[in-house]
Amino acid sequence: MSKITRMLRLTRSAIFLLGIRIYNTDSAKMSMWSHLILGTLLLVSTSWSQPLVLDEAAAITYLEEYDRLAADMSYQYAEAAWKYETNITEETLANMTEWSLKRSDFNYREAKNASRFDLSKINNQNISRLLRKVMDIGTAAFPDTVKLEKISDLEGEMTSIYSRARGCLNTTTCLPLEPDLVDIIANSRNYAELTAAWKGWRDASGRNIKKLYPEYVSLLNEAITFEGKYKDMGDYYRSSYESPTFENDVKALFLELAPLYENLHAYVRRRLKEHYGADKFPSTGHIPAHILGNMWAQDWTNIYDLVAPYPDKRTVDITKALIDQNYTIIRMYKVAEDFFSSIGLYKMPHLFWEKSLLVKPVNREVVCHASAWDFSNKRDFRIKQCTALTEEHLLTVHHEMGHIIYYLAYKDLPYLYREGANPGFHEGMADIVTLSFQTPEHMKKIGLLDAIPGQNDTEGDINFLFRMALSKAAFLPFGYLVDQWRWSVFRGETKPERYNEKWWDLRCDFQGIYPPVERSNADFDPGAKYHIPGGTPYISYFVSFVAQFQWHKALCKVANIAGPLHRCDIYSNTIAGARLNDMLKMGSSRPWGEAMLKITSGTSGQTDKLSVAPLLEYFDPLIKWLQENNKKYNEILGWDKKNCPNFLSPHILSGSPRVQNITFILTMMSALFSIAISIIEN
Ligand code: D0W
Ligand code: ZN
Repeated sequence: MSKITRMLRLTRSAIFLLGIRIYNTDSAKMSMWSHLILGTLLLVSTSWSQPLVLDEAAAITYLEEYDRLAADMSYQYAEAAWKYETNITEETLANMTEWSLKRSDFNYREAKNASRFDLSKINNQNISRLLRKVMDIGTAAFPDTVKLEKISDLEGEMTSIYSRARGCLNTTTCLPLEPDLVDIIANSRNYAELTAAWKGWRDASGRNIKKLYPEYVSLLNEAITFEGKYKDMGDYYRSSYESPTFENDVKALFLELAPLYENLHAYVRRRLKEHYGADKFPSTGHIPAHILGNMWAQDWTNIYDLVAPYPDKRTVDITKALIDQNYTIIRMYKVAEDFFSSIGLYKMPHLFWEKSLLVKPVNREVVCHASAWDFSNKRDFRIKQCTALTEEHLLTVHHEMGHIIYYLAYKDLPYLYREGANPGFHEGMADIVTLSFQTPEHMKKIGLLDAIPGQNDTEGDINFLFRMALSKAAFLPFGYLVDQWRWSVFRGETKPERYNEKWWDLRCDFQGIYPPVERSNADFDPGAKYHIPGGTPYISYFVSFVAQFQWHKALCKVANIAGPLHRCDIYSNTIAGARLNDMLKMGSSRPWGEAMLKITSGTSGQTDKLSVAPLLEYFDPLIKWLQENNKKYNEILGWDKKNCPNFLSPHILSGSPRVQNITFILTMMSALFSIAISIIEN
């Protein structure tokens, strides 16, 4: 600290203490002038910390005005972000960053204004919850606007690199992720071709993002810790769950789900060995990460035909049905809209159809990663998706529209409550109809499937459940691990030199997969997954995959729909729709436990907590089947968690243990010297 600032601070404290003393004890005897001067000094020196007690009526007036301004600011920012994401250029990026700064500035000013209210004197819970939300502004509380601008710029830059990346299969063919590389990973059954697409994507995306990420992390941490409210950026992200035990809670849920995943993993591993040859599978028990039908091995539906339990039963091919029936992109959206309106929820407003971007433009770069947008003016809601005519995209259409239905359900709440009960609730809502939509009953109803497994057709039923497991159960460890990585980075436990090593530790450990080509800390594979460069938290998806089964069970129960959970379709059931809506329209006005209770109340799964029981109930017949099958083939469940094949260990990179010892001794000696010097100098 410089001498000047130290003096300034001392003077400020002196003024402050002196002022309080005189003001409190002698104010009656003071002349009007000294009264005025001291009063002004006091006000100036304390305005940043002392609440001016205002009453509830004033708070209500304040919040009404805030609501108007905040919704307007949100609209302006969303427009700028939309312009950027639907047309990536230097100008649109600069414009978005400008609005990001204006928004931070607005949030900063309003947090100051709201801090004038003394929360301990406000009895109305709603008012104090709203005021607390006005003041919870995250990184915007950091006064260094140059650094805030840098954060926004880095995020835009990283998203731009990710979205413009072309992965090269060889020296001449370089392709975008959507649709080309996604299609190769989904449909190719050629090991070498799959390897090329997998590696090409990571070289083009993650590797180029690597250099930007460390600065992004340290700036976010610097900004979020400024107020002293949060330990690091991960701590801030977790705070949306309003629970001090959140981290442990999700860990416990994950551990309860691990046996289901291990059974699925062992079975799929055995079947994939049949196709690709046992030599591709190391003795550690890991599966190559690029042969599971998805770029990140997070959803395995695309290899259903390779691993179906009863392959002789006709396999479902919704993508083929979409093509054969000449489906259009718009029709995919109409089908999703029809589902939501059939249960008494909402139709898309006219601006949705006017303003959404539903197909990939040919003449400009866009962020193809699908998203749903709330423009905070109660009328303008949009989807941005490079929609392709595939089953996967049809489900994503339902997912994004699910987000919009949530926006519509809470649109008349105060702006600050227009969020999910927690971020996992928004994701859960986005996915819940996929559980009904994918039932064979429903697929037949809308003409995408011509036959459904009958009452006694156990083989058909297992095939169906297994297919669901390839998307819903295969995802669980991935959904859990992405933020394990990110939290560790923000905590400072994982330093830039070991970013990729930590990533593969988690991927090998939790997913039981390994990289098909050598990786090292020169690569940055987390950066090849959208949500890392995009700065979007991921644990919400894990929470969603647990909660959506809880809700599905509750809705099927209140609507009295007979049969096993996995064959329940809530289509056209307005009782189920109304119960769901009861929860949605609460937005984030109450802690999420209350929203959970709202939807599950009066059913056997009634709770205000997350629970894996409904998910396990849903998959119960399959779990039994997998266990038996794995036993029959003497499959050993699991994999060696200490060993990650193909990751170039840092010990090899940084030299032998002997060299490391010498380095250690040298470091210690130089430290001792520094200490000695400082003792002598003093
Ligand atoms: C938003 N986020 C985009 C896109 C892409 C959903 C995604 C995960 C997953 C399987 C303005 C804004 C938010 C919504 C909001 C994101 C998708 C495909 C589906 C995980 C996997 C699955 C469900 C999820 C992945 C999304 N809006 N999914 O940003 O209001 O917060 O649009 O990224 O069935 O890894 O693919 O969640 O919609
Ligand atoms: Zn979503």
